Amino acid sequence: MKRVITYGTFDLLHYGHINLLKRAKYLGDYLVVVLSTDEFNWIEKRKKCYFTYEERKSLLEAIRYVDLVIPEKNWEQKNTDILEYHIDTFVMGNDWEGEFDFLKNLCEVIYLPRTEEISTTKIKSDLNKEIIY
Ligand code: C2G
Repeated sequence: MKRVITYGTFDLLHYGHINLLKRAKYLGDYLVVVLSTDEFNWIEKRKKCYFTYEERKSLLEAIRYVDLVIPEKNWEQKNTDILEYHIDTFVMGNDWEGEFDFLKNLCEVIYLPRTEEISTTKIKSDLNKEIIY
């Protein structure tokens, strides 16, 4: 069984996230998603999520490509996650290209093309625009 891992916030879940999760799953047989906690998002990424960690977790667990969701509490846990969950492949969108190459001594590292036209930030800004009927 080939085990894949990926990390993220996945707020306001959209088809760009789904495209990533789908391709990540198809790289193996079992996909672990390490989901940023509300504290980690705010302290380390200055991201204030619309959905809480538990809400984002339940959304991810409903996706057919996702086998397990665990919390991302800090930047440093990747090494131990990979060892603890016997991961073969680490996957991230290519906005992170090169950032996690240090993991190559533990597992395969793959960066996949992002779905360019969509993002949580774009959704928020589009919704904030004055809608004139
Ligand atoms: N993604 C994508 N296409 C988009 C938006 C996101 O492929 N249009 C991918 C990102 O590249 C990432 C994953 O979906 O691999 C999750 O995106 P975010 O929730 O924005 O994750 P991020 O805040 O970058 O957190 O330790 C790593 C961090 O937790 C990554």
